[in-house]
Amino acid sequence: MANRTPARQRRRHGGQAVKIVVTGPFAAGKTTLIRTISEITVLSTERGITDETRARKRETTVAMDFGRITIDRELVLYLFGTPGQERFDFMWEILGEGMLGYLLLVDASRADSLAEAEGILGAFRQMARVPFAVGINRSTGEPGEAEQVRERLGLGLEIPVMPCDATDKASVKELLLALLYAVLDDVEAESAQVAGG
Ligand SMILES: Nc1nc2c(ncn2[C@@H]2O[C@H](COP(=O)(O)OP(=O)(O)OP(=O)(O)O)[C@@H](O)[C@H]2O)c(=O)[nH]1
Ligand SMILES: [Mg+2]
Repeated sequence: MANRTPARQRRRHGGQAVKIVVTGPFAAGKTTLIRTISEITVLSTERGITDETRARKRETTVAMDFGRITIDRELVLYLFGTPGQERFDFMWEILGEGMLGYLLLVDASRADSLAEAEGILGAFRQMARVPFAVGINRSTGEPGEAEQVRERLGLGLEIPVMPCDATDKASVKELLLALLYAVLDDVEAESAQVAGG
């Protein structure tokens, strides 16, 4: 009960609720990331895996994960996690509708994770021109790792690319903040363009 009043007040005072999508390859840690940071119990749609990828993990997201994080009285983020398996890629567009930005999570411990990430990023960039940030889960901590990921994905320096331990709240927060700053930069750049005519 205690949490309900502030939420109602927030809506009454015109606070913003925005949608952020967490995407990335199979088993990158998307569901884990949302569970780590969400202040509500995450609604997940995990089902047992029956194909050959079962060797890697027992369950996979088949529709979405849903979580929430309150930044302050003015801003609440709704987090939507995508499935990682390609056969559920029809969900990307459904979940991407109206998003403010997205996180692309990759798995540094798997070479094919980056190839999968490249395809997902291509689809997302075509779907929506919104800011995004890249998180490197299970980072090796080796110098140059972020630069290699940046290069492999063909990203400029304006895109945040950083290690992100999906099991660590502070680390997930840092990645989310990087995305929010990228969103602010984007809004400022657009306002300057409008003002400049
Ligand atoms: N050691 C370690 N394990 C992790 C980390 N993040 C996720 N895992 C584990 O890796 C597995 C995959 O994580 P999920 O969060 O299910 O990955 P996902 O990206 O949601 O996977 P799909 O929905 O199947 O694409 C789970 O068993 C997690 O417990 C991490 O940072 N470190
Ligand atoms: Mg998942």
